Amino acid sequence: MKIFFTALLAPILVASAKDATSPATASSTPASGNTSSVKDPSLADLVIKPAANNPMMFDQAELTVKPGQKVKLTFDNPIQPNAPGLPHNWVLVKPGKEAVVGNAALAMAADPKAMQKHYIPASADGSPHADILAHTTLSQPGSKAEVEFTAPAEAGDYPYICTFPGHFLLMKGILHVK
Ligand SMILES: [Cu+2]
Repeated sequence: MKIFFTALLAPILVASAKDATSPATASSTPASGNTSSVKDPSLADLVIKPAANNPMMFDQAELTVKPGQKVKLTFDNPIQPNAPGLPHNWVLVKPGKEAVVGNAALAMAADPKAMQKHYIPASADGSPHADILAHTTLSQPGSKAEVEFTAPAEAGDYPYICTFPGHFLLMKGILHVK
């Protein structure tokens, strides 16, 4: 019984363990339930999911925050009945840079550590990618990934994409800062 149980759950456990132990999670908060019971009115508390009718799209193609506002974004990736789950992330980029960042993530497919790096591309010298403003870690099916960041001070339309390979052409949206 124990062996059966282990065999069944091993791939899932490995995936979550990778998620939990990766050093690249510094910019996101640990997955947690409702830790913020007190509502902060200055905080934009956003939740985004895969679209119900197309799991390779976000359920919201537009989000809006104020310039310089504190933002908490949660990517909620629930297990869908009768559908294979996919890992996703949420990556906010500078205007016009979605293809640059999306293609850099695609190029990571050859990197055996790409999953551990959450498909978040870095600069050539290993420092954070200059075109990425904020990002979650990869959210495996049945898990949530959170990131807290300060919205750009400059009003504008900032693209967000999922950089899991093959997703960014469809899985994208615009964060309006206004
Ligand atoms: Cu995705």
